[in-house]
Amino acid sequence: MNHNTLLYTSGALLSAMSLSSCQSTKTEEKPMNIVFIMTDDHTAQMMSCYDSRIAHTPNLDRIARDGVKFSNAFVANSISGPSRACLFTGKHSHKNGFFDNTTCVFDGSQPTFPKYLQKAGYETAVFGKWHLESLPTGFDKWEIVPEQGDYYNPDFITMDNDTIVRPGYLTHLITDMSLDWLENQRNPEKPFCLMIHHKAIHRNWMADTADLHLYEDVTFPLPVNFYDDYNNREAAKTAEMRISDHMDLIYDLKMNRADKTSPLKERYESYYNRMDPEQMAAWDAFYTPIIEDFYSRNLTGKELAEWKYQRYIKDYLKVVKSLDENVGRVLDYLEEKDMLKNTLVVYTSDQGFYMGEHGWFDKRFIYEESLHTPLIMLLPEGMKRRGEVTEMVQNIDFAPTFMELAGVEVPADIQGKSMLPILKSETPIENWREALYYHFYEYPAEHAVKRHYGVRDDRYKLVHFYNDIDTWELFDLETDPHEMNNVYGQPGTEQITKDMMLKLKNAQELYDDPIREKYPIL
Ligand code: SGN
Ligand code: CA
Repeated sequence: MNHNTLLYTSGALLSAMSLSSCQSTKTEEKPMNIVFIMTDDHTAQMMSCYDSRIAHTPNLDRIARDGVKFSNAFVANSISGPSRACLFTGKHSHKNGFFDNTTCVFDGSQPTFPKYLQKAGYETAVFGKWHLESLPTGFDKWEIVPEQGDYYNPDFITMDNDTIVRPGYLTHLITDMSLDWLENQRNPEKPFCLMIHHKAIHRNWMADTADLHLYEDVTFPLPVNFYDDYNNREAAKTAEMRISDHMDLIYDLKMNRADKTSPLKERYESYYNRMDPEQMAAWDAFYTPIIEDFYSRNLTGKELAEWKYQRYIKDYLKVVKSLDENVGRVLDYLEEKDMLKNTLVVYTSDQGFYMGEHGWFDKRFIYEESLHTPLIMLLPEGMKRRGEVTEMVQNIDFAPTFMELAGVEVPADIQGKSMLPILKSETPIENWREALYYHFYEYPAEHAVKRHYGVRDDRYKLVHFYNDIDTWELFDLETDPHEMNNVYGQPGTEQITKDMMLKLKNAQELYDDPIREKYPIL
Protein backbone atom coordinates (compact mmCIF):
# COMPACT_ATOMS: atom_id res chain seq x y z
CA MET A 1 0.00 0.00 0.00
CA ASN A 2 1.48 3.38 -0.89
CA HIS A 3 1.11 6.56 1.07
CA ASN A 4 -1.53 7.96 -1.23
CA THR A 5 -3.81 5.02 -0.67
CA LEU A 6 -3.28 5.39 3.04
CA LEU A 7 -4.15 9.05 2.97
CA TYR A 8 -7.58 8.36 1.63
CA THR A 9 -8.38 5.39 3.80
CA SER A 10 -8.13 6.83 7.24
CA GLY A 11 -8.35 10.03 9.17
CA ALA A 12 -6.03 8.46 11.70
CA LEU A 13 -3.41 7.87 9.08
CA LEU A 14 -3.74 11.39 7.85
CA SER A 15 -2.58 12.45 11.28
CA ALA A 16 0.25 9.92 11.13
CA MET A 17 1.45 11.47 7.90
CA SER A 18 1.35 14.97 9.25
CA LEU A 19 3.21 13.82 12.34
CA SER A 20 6.24 12.68 10.40
CA SER A 21 6.45 15.96 8.50
CA CYS A 22 5.67 18.23 11.46
CA GLN A 23 7.08 17.26 14.83
CA SER A 24 5.00 19.77 16.73
CA THR A 25 1.69 18.21 15.75
CA LYS A 26 -0.69 18.15 18.71
CA THR A 27 -0.71 14.84 20.56
CA GLU A 28 -4.46 14.25 20.17
CA GLU A 29 -4.01 14.02 16.43
CA LYS A 30 -1.61 11.12 16.73
CA PRO A 31 -2.97 7.78 15.59
CA MET A 32 -3.74 5.62 18.57
CA ASN A 33 -2.16 2.22 19.01
CA ILE A 34 -4.02 -0.65 20.62
CA VAL A 35 -2.55 -3.24 22.95
CA PHE A 36 -5.25 -5.77 23.70
CA ILE A 37 -4.41 -8.34 26.36
CA MET A 38 -6.92 -11.14 26.70
CA THR A 39 -6.64 -13.99 29.15
CA ASP A 40 -8.64 -17.15 29.23
CA ASP A 41 -11.07 -17.80 32.08
CA HIS A 42 -9.74 -14.97 34.25
CA THR A 43 -12.64 -13.87 36.34
CA ALA A 44 -13.08 -10.51 38.05
CA GLN A 45 -13.30 -12.11 41.54
CA MET A 46 -9.66 -13.11 41.07
CA MET A 47 -8.33 -9.60 40.44
CA SER A 48 -7.65 -7.46 43.47
CA CYS A 49 -8.87 -4.33 41.67
CA TYR A 50 -12.32 -5.96 41.58
CA ASP A 51 -12.24 -8.01 44.76
CA SER A 52 -9.43 -7.68 47.26
CA ARG A 53 -10.43 -10.62 49.49
CA ILE A 54 -8.47 -13.34 47.71
CA ALA A 55 -6.23 -12.32 44.82
CA HIS A 56 -3.29 -9.94 44.66
CA THR A 57 -2.73 -8.57 41.16
CA PRO A 58 -0.62 -5.40 41.49
CA ASN A 59 0.03 -4.94 37.77
CA LEU A 60 -3.60 -5.31 36.77
CA ASP A 61 -4.48 -2.98 39.62
CA ARG A 62 -2.10 -0.45 38.10
CA ILE A 63 -4.27 -0.41 34.98
CA ALA A 64 -7.45 0.02 37.01
CA ARG A 65 -5.89 2.70 39.23
CA ASP A 66 -4.53 4.86 36.43
CA GLY A 67 -7.27 4.13 33.93
CA VAL A 68 -10.77 2.72 34.02
CA LYS A 69 -12.40 -0.36 35.51
CA PHE A 70 -15.68 -1.53 33.98
CA SER A 71 -17.94 -3.07 36.60
CA ASN A 72 -20.56 -4.03 34.03
CA ALA A 73 -18.68 -5.70 31.20
CA PHE A 74 -20.32 -8.84 29.83
CA VAL A 75 -19.93 -11.46 27.15
CA ALA A 76 -22.56 -12.50 24.63
CA ASN A 77 -21.85 -16.25 24.83
CA SER A 78 -19.67 -17.36 27.73
CA ILE A 79 -17.22 -19.71 26.09
CA SER A 80 -13.90 -19.25 24.35
CA GLY A 81 -14.29 -19.60 20.56
CA PRO A 82 -17.69 -17.89 20.44
CA SER A 83 -16.42 -15.08 22.67
CA ARG A 84 -13.46 -14.53 20.34
CA ALA A 85 -15.72 -14.57 17.28
CA CYS A 86 -17.88 -11.86 18.93
CA LEU A 87 -14.73 -9.85 19.69
CA PHE A 88 -13.40 -9.95 16.14
CA THR A 89 -16.70 -9.41 14.30
CA GLY A 90 -18.65 -7.15 16.65
CA LYS A 91 -21.61 -9.48 16.12
CA HIS A 92 -23.54 -12.04 18.16
CA SER A 93 -22.90 -15.76 17.51
CA HIS A 94 -25.95 -16.22 15.25
CA LYS A 95 -24.49 -13.57 12.92
CA ASN A 96 -20.80 -14.54 12.97
CA GLY A 97 -21.62 -18.25 12.67
CA PHE A 98 -19.40 -19.45 15.52
CA PHE A 99 -21.84 -20.83 18.09
CA ASP A 100 -19.75 -23.28 20.09
CA ASN A 101 -16.26 -24.70 20.58
CA THR A 102 -17.20 -28.17 19.49
CA THR A 103 -18.79 -28.01 16.02
CA CYS A 104 -17.83 -24.66 14.47
CA VAL A 105 -15.05 -23.43 12.22
CA PHE A 106 -14.72 -19.65 12.04
CA ASP A 107 -15.33 -18.29 8.56
CA GLY A 108 -12.16 -16.23 8.29
CA SER A 109 -13.30 -14.61 5.06
CA GLN A 110 -15.88 -12.48 6.89
CA PRO A 111 -15.07 -8.89 7.85
CA THR A 112 -13.31 -8.52 11.20
CA PHE A 113 -11.96 -5.45 12.94
CA PRO A 114 -8.28 -6.34 12.36
CA LYS A 115 -9.01 -6.34 8.60
CA TYR A 116 -10.62 -2.93 8.80
CA LEU A 117 -7.66 -1.67 10.80
CA GLN A 118 -5.24 -3.01 8.21
CA LYS A 119 -7.12 -1.13 5.52
CA ALA A 120 -6.78 2.00 7.61
CA GLY A 121 -3.00 1.58 7.64
CA TYR A 122 -2.58 -0.25 10.93
CA GLU A 123 -0.16 -3.09 11.44
CA THR A 124 -1.83 -5.97 13.26
CA ALA A 125 -0.44 -8.93 15.21
CA VAL A 126 -1.78 -11.69 17.45
CA PHE A 127 0.16 -14.10 19.66
CA GLY A 128 -1.14 -16.96 21.77
CA LYS A 129 -4.55 -18.60 22.04
CA TRP A 130 -6.75 -18.33 18.98
CA HIS A 131 -9.26 -21.20 19.24
CA LEU A 132 -11.28 -20.41 16.12
CA GLU A 133 -10.31 -23.57 14.24
CA SER A 134 -9.46 -21.80 10.96
CA LEU A 135 -6.14 -19.94 10.81
CA PRO A 136 -6.01 -16.19 11.57
CA THR A 137 -6.90 -13.68 8.87
CA GLY A 138 -6.45 -9.92 9.12
CA PHE A 139 -3.04 -10.07 10.81
CA ASP A 140 0.35 -9.02 9.46
CA LYS A 141 1.97 -11.25 12.03
CA TRP A 142 0.62 -14.14 14.05
CA GLU A 143 1.78 -17.16 15.94
CA ILE A 144 -0.84 -19.17 17.78
CA VAL A 145 -1.12 -22.20 20.02
CA PRO A 146 -3.17 -25.11 18.68
CA GLU A 147 -6.57 -25.38 20.39
CA GLN A 148 -6.17 -24.76 24.15
CA GLY A 149 -2.35 -24.73 24.10
CA ASP A 150 -0.02 -26.29 26.67
CA TYR A 151 1.46 -24.54 29.69
CA TYR A 152 4.86 -26.24 29.40
CA ASN A 153 7.12 -26.27 26.34
CA PRO A 154 4.11 -25.58 24.14
CA ASP A 155 3.53 -26.11 20.45
CA PHE A 156 2.98 -23.02 18.33
CA ILE A 157 1.58 -22.82 14.81
CA THR A 158 3.58 -20.39 12.69
CA MET A 159 2.45 -18.32 9.73
CA ASP A 160 3.90 -21.00 7.42
CA ASN A 161 1.51 -23.45 9.08
CA ASP A 162 4.41 -25.30 10.69
CA THR A 163 4.12 -26.55 14.25
CA ILE A 164 7.13 -25.78 16.41
CA VAL A 165 7.87 -26.34 20.09
CA ARG A 166 9.00 -23.37 22.12
CA PRO A 167 10.76 -24.24 25.36
CA GLY A 168 9.49 -22.52 28.48
CA TYR A 169 6.29 -21.54 30.26
CA LEU A 170 3.52 -20.34 27.99
CA THR A 171 2.63 -17.05 29.70
CA HIS A 172 6.25 -15.89 29.50
CA LEU A 173 6.63 -17.09 25.93
CA ILE A 174 3.57 -15.22 24.64
CA THR A 175 4.79 -12.07 26.36
CA ASP A 176 8.34 -12.50 25.00
CA MET A 177 6.99 -12.85 21.47
CA SER A 178 4.75 -9.82 21.86
CA LEU A 179 7.54 -7.62 23.21
CA ASP A 180 9.90 -8.82 20.52
CA TRP A 181 7.34 -7.87 17.88
CA LEU A 182 6.90 -4.43 19.43
CA GLU A 183 10.62 -3.81 19.68
CA ASN A 184 12.08 -5.51 16.61
CA GLN A 185 9.53 -6.58 14.06
CA ARG A 186 6.79 -4.04 13.55
CA ASN A 187 6.99 -1.10 11.21
CA PRO A 188 7.57 1.88 13.54
CA GLU A 189 6.03 4.22 10.97
CA LYS A 190 2.62 2.64 11.34
CA PRO A 191 0.08 2.64 14.15
CA PHE A 192 -0.47 -0.88 15.44
CA CYS A 193 -2.90 -3.23 17.07
CA LEU A 194 -1.21 -5.94 19.10
CA MET A 195 -3.34 -8.74 20.57
CA ILE A 196 -1.71 -10.73 23.36
CA HIS A 197 -3.92 -13.77 23.95
CA HIS A 198 -2.95 -15.88 26.93
CA LYS A 199 -3.99 -19.44 27.69
CA ALA A 200 -3.65 -18.59 31.36
CA ILE A 201 -5.76 -19.05 33.49
CA HIS A 202 -7.47 -21.94 31.70
CA ARG A 203 -7.93 -25.39 33.13
CA ASN A 204 -5.90 -27.36 34.27
CA TRP A 205 -4.16 -24.42 35.99
CA MET A 206 -0.54 -25.61 35.82
CA ALA A 207 1.63 -23.00 37.54
CA ASP A 208 5.11 -21.98 36.53
CA THR A 209 7.55 -23.93 38.73
CA ALA A 210 8.81 -20.58 40.06
CA ASP A 211 5.36 -19.91 41.57
CA LEU A 212 4.47 -23.33 42.96
CA HIS A 213 5.28 -22.40 46.54
CA LEU A 214 2.84 -19.46 46.65
CA TYR A 215 -0.31 -19.36 48.84
CA GLU A 216 0.36 -22.74 50.44
CA ASP A 217 -0.23 -21.49 53.96
CA VAL A 218 -3.43 -19.59 53.12
CA THR A 219 -6.95 -20.87 53.76
CA PHE A 220 -9.38 -19.14 51.45
CA PRO A 221 -12.97 -18.30 52.43
CA LEU A 222 -15.70 -20.41 50.86
CA PRO A 223 -18.21 -18.53 48.72
CA VAL A 224 -21.53 -18.09 50.54
CA ASN A 225 -23.32 -20.33 48.04
CA PHE A 226 -20.68 -23.07 47.79
CA TYR A 227 -23.29 -25.58 49.00
CA ASP A 228 -26.02 -24.45 46.63
CA ASP A 229 -28.73 -27.12 46.21
CA TYR A 230 -29.96 -25.53 42.94
CA ASN A 231 -33.51 -25.40 44.24
CA ASN A 232 -35.85 -24.02 41.55
CA ARG A 233 -33.11 -24.06 38.90
CA GLU A 234 -33.37 -27.24 36.87
CA ALA A 235 -30.52 -26.57 34.41
CA ALA A 236 -28.13 -25.85 37.27
CA LYS A 237 -28.95 -29.24 38.84
CA THR A 238 -27.85 -31.23 35.82
CA ALA A 239 -24.72 -29.23 34.96
CA GLU A 240 -21.51 -31.17 35.45
CA MET A 241 -19.15 -28.57 36.83
CA ARG A 242 -19.26 -29.08 40.55
CA ILE A 243 -15.93 -28.92 42.36
CA SER A 244 -17.09 -31.74 44.62
CA ASP A 245 -18.19 -34.17 41.92
CA HIS A 246 -16.67 -33.18 38.60
CA MET A 247 -13.28 -31.66 39.34
CA ASP A 248 -10.70 -34.35 38.58
CA LEU A 249 -8.29 -35.10 41.42
CA ILE A 250 -5.43 -35.97 39.09
CA TYR A 251 -5.96 -33.73 36.07
CA ASP A 252 -7.26 -30.63 37.83
CA LEU A 253 -5.63 -30.97 41.22
CA LYS A 254 -2.44 -32.87 40.30
CA MET A 255 -2.85 -35.72 42.80
CA ASN A 256 -1.23 -38.24 40.50
CA ARG A 257 0.26 -41.43 41.89
CA ALA A 258 1.05 -44.75 40.21
CA ASP A 259 -1.64 -46.62 42.16
CA LYS A 260 -4.36 -44.03 41.51
CA THR A 261 -6.54 -43.50 38.50
CA SER A 262 -9.17 -41.00 37.33
CA PRO A 263 -11.08 -40.18 34.13
CA LEU A 264 -8.52 -37.58 33.10
CA LYS A 265 -5.31 -39.16 34.40
CA GLU A 266 -3.99 -39.84 30.90
CA ARG A 267 -4.55 -36.23 29.87
CA TYR A 268 -2.70 -35.01 32.94
CA GLU A 269 0.23 -37.26 32.17
CA SER A 270 0.41 -36.01 28.60
CA TYR A 271 0.81 -32.46 29.96
CA TYR A 272 3.25 -33.52 32.67
CA ASN A 273 5.36 -35.38 30.13
CA ARG A 274 5.94 -32.19 28.19
CA MET A 275 8.13 -30.92 31.01
CA ASP A 276 11.90 -31.08 30.78
CA PRO A 277 13.81 -32.92 33.57
CA GLU A 278 14.43 -29.75 35.55
CA GLN A 279 10.78 -28.67 35.41
CA MET A 280 9.66 -32.19 36.35
CA ALA A 281 12.04 -32.31 39.30
CA ALA A 282 10.71 -29.01 40.66
CA TRP A 283 7.12 -30.15 40.07
CA ASP A 284 7.64 -33.48 41.81
CA ALA A 285 9.52 -31.96 44.71
CA PHE A 286 6.56 -29.67 45.29
CA TYR A 287 3.65 -32.04 44.72
CA THR A 288 4.89 -35.36 46.14
CA PRO A 289 4.44 -34.43 49.83
CA ILE A 290 1.00 -32.95 49.10
CA ILE A 291 -0.03 -36.12 47.24
CA GLU A 292 1.17 -38.35 50.06
CA ASP A 293 -0.58 -36.26 52.67
CA PHE A 294 -3.81 -36.17 50.66
CA TYR A 295 -4.09 -39.93 50.11
CA SER A 296 -3.17 -40.66 53.73
CA ARG A 297 -6.18 -38.65 54.91
CA ASN A 298 -8.93 -40.44 52.98
CA LEU A 299 -11.14 -37.36 52.90
CA THR A 300 -14.80 -37.70 51.95
CA GLY A 301 -17.95 -35.54 51.75
CA LYS A 302 -17.65 -31.90 52.72
CA GLU A 303 -14.07 -32.29 53.89
CA LEU A 304 -13.05 -33.54 50.46
CA ALA A 305 -15.07 -30.83 48.65
CA GLU A 306 -13.42 -28.11 50.71
CA TRP A 307 -9.96 -29.59 50.30
CA LYS A 308 -10.53 -29.57 46.52
CA TYR A 309 -11.74 -25.97 46.67
CA GLN A 310 -8.60 -24.86 48.55
CA ARG A 311 -6.28 -26.56 46.06
CA TYR A 312 -8.27 -25.17 43.13
CA ILE A 313 -7.97 -21.60 44.35
CA LYS A 314 -4.25 -22.01 45.07
CA ASP A 315 -3.48 -23.43 41.63
CA TYR A 316 -5.56 -20.77 39.92
CA LEU A 317 -3.90 -17.94 41.85
CA LYS A 318 -0.41 -19.22 41.07
CA VAL A 319 -1.21 -19.08 37.36
CA VAL A 320 -2.65 -15.58 37.88
CA LYS A 321 0.60 -14.51 39.54
CA SER A 322 2.72 -15.13 36.48
CA LEU A 323 0.06 -13.61 34.27
CA ASP A 324 0.04 -10.45 36.37
CA GLU A 325 3.82 -10.18 36.25
CA ASN A 326 3.82 -10.60 32.49
CA VAL A 327 1.21 -7.90 32.09
CA GLY A 328 3.56 -5.76 34.17
CA ARG A 329 6.36 -6.42 31.68
CA VAL A 330 4.18 -5.11 28.84
CA LEU A 331 3.17 -2.02 30.82
CA ASP A 332 6.81 -1.32 31.75
CA TYR A 333 7.84 -1.58 28.12
CA LEU A 334 5.15 0.82 26.93
CA GLU A 335 6.01 3.23 29.74
CA GLU A 336 9.74 3.11 29.07
CA LYS A 337 9.19 3.77 25.39
CA ASP A 338 6.83 6.63 26.22
CA MET A 339 4.09 4.91 24.26
CA LEU A 340 1.29 5.05 26.84
CA LYS A 341 0.21 8.50 25.74
CA ASN A 342 -0.90 7.25 22.35
CA THR A 343 -1.79 3.64 23.16
CA LEU A 344 -5.08 2.23 24.39
CA VAL A 345 -4.21 -0.70 26.64
CA VAL A 346 -7.06 -3.13 27.22
CA TYR A 347 -7.08 -6.05 29.63
CA THR A 348 -9.98 -8.50 29.53
CA SER A 349 -10.82 -12.20 29.52
CA ASP A 350 -12.80 -14.37 27.11
CA GLN A 351 -15.38 -14.73 29.91
CA GLY A 352 -15.71 -14.91 33.65
CA PHE A 353 -15.50 -18.10 35.73
CA TYR A 354 -16.89 -19.76 38.84
CA MET A 355 -14.51 -19.90 41.77
CA GLY A 356 -16.71 -22.11 43.91
CA GLU A 357 -19.85 -19.96 43.62
CA HIS A 358 -22.81 -22.38 43.30
CA GLY A 359 -20.19 -25.05 44.10
CA TRP A 360 -18.83 -24.72 40.56
CA PHE A 361 -15.81 -24.23 38.35
CA ASP A 362 -16.16 -23.44 34.58
CA LYS A 363 -18.49 -20.86 32.97
CA ARG A 364 -21.21 -21.10 30.25
CA PHE A 365 -24.17 -19.99 32.38
CA ILE A 366 -25.77 -16.57 32.11
CA TYR A 367 -25.38 -16.24 35.90
CA GLU A 368 -23.31 -13.29 37.04
CA GLU A 369 -19.83 -14.79 37.52
CA SER A 370 -19.59 -16.08 33.95
CA LEU A 371 -21.77 -13.49 32.20
CA HIS A 372 -19.41 -10.81 33.45
CA THR A 373 -15.91 -10.48 32.13
CA PRO A 374 -13.20 -8.30 33.68
CA LEU A 375 -12.41 -5.19 31.65
CA ILE A 376 -9.85 -2.57 32.57
CA MET A 377 -8.12 -0.06 30.32
CA LEU A 378 -5.32 2.47 30.34
CA LEU A 379 -6.42 5.39 28.25
CA PRO A 380 -4.30 7.47 25.89
CA GLU A 381 -4.20 11.24 25.96
CA GLY A 382 -7.52 12.80 25.05
CA MET A 383 -9.65 10.17 26.78
CA LYS A 384 -10.77 11.64 30.04
CA ARG A 385 -12.73 8.94 31.81
CA ARG A 386 -11.19 7.57 35.03
CA GLY A 387 -12.17 5.15 37.78
CA GLU A 388 -15.16 2.85 37.80
CA VAL A 389 -17.33 2.71 34.69
CA THR A 390 -20.84 1.38 35.28
CA GLU A 391 -22.26 1.57 31.75
CA MET A 392 -23.12 -1.91 30.46
CA VAL A 393 -20.76 -3.00 27.72
CA GLN A 394 -20.39 -6.31 25.95
CA ASN A 395 -17.65 -8.06 23.98
CA ILE A 396 -19.41 -7.23 20.69
CA ASP A 397 -18.45 -3.60 21.48
CA PHE A 398 -14.69 -4.07 21.04
CA ALA A 399 -14.72 -4.17 17.23
CA PRO A 400 -16.59 -0.89 16.73
CA THR A 401 -14.52 0.75 19.49
CA PHE A 402 -11.23 -0.10 17.84
CA MET A 403 -12.56 0.79 14.40
CA GLU A 404 -13.73 4.19 15.54
CA LEU A 405 -10.39 4.74 17.23
CA ALA A 406 -8.67 4.01 13.91
CA GLY A 407 -10.94 6.42 12.06
CA VAL A 408 -12.83 3.64 10.25
CA GLU A 409 -16.51 4.06 9.55
CA VAL A 410 -18.44 1.34 11.39
CA PRO A 411 -20.76 -0.59 9.02
CA ALA A 412 -24.42 -0.85 10.00
CA ASP A 413 -24.35 -4.63 10.34
CA ILE A 414 -21.97 -4.45 13.29
CA GLN A 415 -24.11 -5.07 16.36
CA GLY A 416 -21.85 -3.69 19.09
CA LYS A 417 -21.56 -0.05 20.13
CA SER A 418 -18.31 1.86 20.17
CA MET A 419 -17.16 2.49 23.74
CA LEU A 420 -15.24 5.60 22.69
CA PRO A 421 -17.96 8.01 23.87
CA ILE A 422 -17.68 6.40 27.32
CA LEU A 423 -13.90 6.67 27.34
CA LYS A 424 -13.93 10.29 26.22
CA SER A 425 -16.57 11.49 28.63
CA GLU A 426 -15.60 12.53 32.15
CA THR A 427 -19.01 11.52 33.46
CA PRO A 428 -21.26 8.50 32.87
CA ILE A 429 -23.28 8.52 29.66
CA GLU A 430 -26.99 8.53 30.30
CA ASN A 431 -29.28 6.13 28.45
CA TRP A 432 -26.31 4.14 27.23
CA ARG A 433 -27.83 0.67 26.96
CA GLU A 434 -30.96 -0.51 28.66
CA ALA A 435 -30.33 -4.24 28.62
CA LEU A 436 -28.04 -6.79 27.09
CA TYR A 437 -28.63 -10.03 25.30
CA TYR A 438 -27.03 -13.42 25.86
CA HIS A 439 -27.26 -16.76 24.05
CA PHE A 440 -25.36 -19.97 24.88
CA TYR A 441 -25.50 -22.96 22.50
CA GLU A 442 -22.87 -25.57 23.45
CA TYR A 443 -25.11 -28.49 24.41
CA PRO A 444 -24.97 -31.47 24.47
CA ALA A 445 -21.33 -31.11 25.51
CA GLU A 446 -18.80 -31.24 28.31
CA HIS A 447 -20.18 -29.82 31.60
CA ALA A 448 -23.76 -30.40 30.37
CA VAL A 449 -24.98 -26.81 30.52
CA LYS A 450 -28.30 -26.58 28.64
CA ARG A 451 -28.83 -24.13 25.83
CA HIS A 452 -30.25 -20.86 26.98
CA TYR A 453 -30.80 -17.24 26.11
CA GLY A 454 -31.73 -14.29 28.22
CA VAL A 455 -31.68 -10.62 28.92
CA ARG A 456 -30.17 -8.66 31.80
CA ASP A 457 -30.83 -5.07 32.72
CA ASP A 458 -29.41 -3.12 35.65
CA ARG A 459 -31.62 -4.98 38.11
CA TYR A 460 -33.28 -8.09 36.67
CA LYS A 461 -32.37 -11.10 34.62
CA LEU A 462 -34.76 -13.28 32.61
CA VAL A 463 -33.57 -16.59 31.15
CA HIS A 464 -35.07 -19.35 29.03
CA PHE A 465 -33.38 -22.78 29.03
CA TYR A 466 -34.45 -24.74 25.95
CA ASN A 467 -33.67 -27.69 23.68
CA ASP A 468 -34.28 -30.80 25.84
CA ILE A 469 -35.67 -28.66 28.67
CA ASP A 470 -38.13 -25.76 28.78
CA THR A 471 -37.67 -23.70 31.93
CA TRP A 472 -37.66 -20.00 32.71
CA GLU A 473 -35.77 -18.19 35.43
CA LEU A 474 -36.11 -14.67 36.77
CA PHE A 475 -33.75 -13.05 39.27
CA ASP A 476 -33.80 -9.79 41.14
CA LEU A 477 -30.08 -9.00 41.31
CA GLU A 478 -30.63 -6.31 43.91
CA THR A 479 -32.24 -8.55 46.52
CA ASP A 480 -30.64 -11.79 45.33
CA PRO A 481 -27.15 -11.00 44.01
CA HIS A 482 -26.05 -14.65 44.19
CA GLU A 483 -28.99 -15.81 42.05
CA MET A 484 -30.23 -18.43 44.47
CA ASN A 485 -33.91 -17.58 44.25
CA ASN A 486 -35.60 -18.03 40.89
CA VAL A 487 -38.79 -16.02 41.22
CA TYR A 488 -40.20 -16.80 37.79
CA GLY A 489 -43.92 -17.51 38.03
CA GLN A 490 -44.17 -16.39 41.65
CA PRO A 491 -47.07 -14.13 42.63
CA GLY A 492 -46.08 -10.48 42.58
CA THR A 493 -43.61 -10.84 39.71
CA GLU A 494 -46.18 -10.47 36.90
CA GLN A 495 -45.31 -6.91 35.96
CA ILE A 496 -41.57 -7.36 36.09
CA THR A 497 -41.86 -10.56 34.07
CA LYS A 498 -43.89 -8.69 31.46
CA ASP A 499 -41.32 -5.88 31.31
CA MET A 500 -38.40 -8.28 31.02
CA MET A 501 -40.20 -10.35 28.36
CA LEU A 502 -40.55 -7.17 26.35
CA LYS A 503 -36.86 -6.40 26.78
CA LEU A 504 -36.02 -9.92 25.66
CA LYS A 505 -38.28 -9.63 22.65
CA ASN A 506 -36.80 -6.28 21.71
CA ALA A 507 -33.26 -7.61 22.04
CA GLN A 508 -34.03 -10.64 19.87
CA GLU A 509 -35.53 -8.34 17.25
CA LEU A 510 -32.71 -5.83 17.43
CA TYR A 511 -30.06 -8.50 17.00
CA ASP A 512 -32.21 -10.55 14.64
CA ASP A 513 -31.81 -13.85 16.50
CA PRO A 514 -33.70 -16.57 14.59
CA ILE A 515 -34.44 -18.41 17.85
CA ARG A 516 -37.40 -16.05 18.23
CA GLU A 517 -39.20 -17.91 15.46
CA LYS A 518 -38.98 -21.13 17.44
CA TYR A 519 -39.91 -19.59 20.79
CA PRO A 520 -41.92 -16.49 19.93
CA ILE A 521 -42.57 -14.04 22.75
CA LEU A 522 -46.10 -12.79 22.44
C1 SGN B 1 -11.88 -27.73 27.73
C2 SGN B 1 -12.03 -27.99 29.23
C3 SGN B 1 -13.40 -27.57 29.72
C4 SGN B 1 -13.74 -26.16 29.26
C5 SGN B 1 -13.60 -26.09 27.75
C6 SGN B 1 -13.92 -24.75 27.16
N1 SGN B 1 -11.84 -29.37 29.51
O1 SGN B 1 -12.68 -28.62 27.00
O2 SGN B 1 -13.41 -27.66 31.12
O3 SGN B 1 -15.03 -25.81 29.64
O4 SGN B 1 -12.25 -26.41 27.42
O5 SGN B 1 -13.10 -23.75 27.67
S1 SGN B 1 -10.37 -29.98 29.54
O6 SGN B 1 -10.48 -31.32 30.13
O7 SGN B 1 -9.88 -30.04 28.17
O8 SGN B 1 -9.52 -29.10 30.35
S2 SGN B 1 -12.85 -22.48 26.80
O9 SGN B 1 -12.45 -21.41 27.70
O10 SGN B 1 -11.80 -22.80 25.86
O11 SGN B 1 -14.10 -22.19 26.15
CA1 CA C 1 -12.22 -19.32 28.24
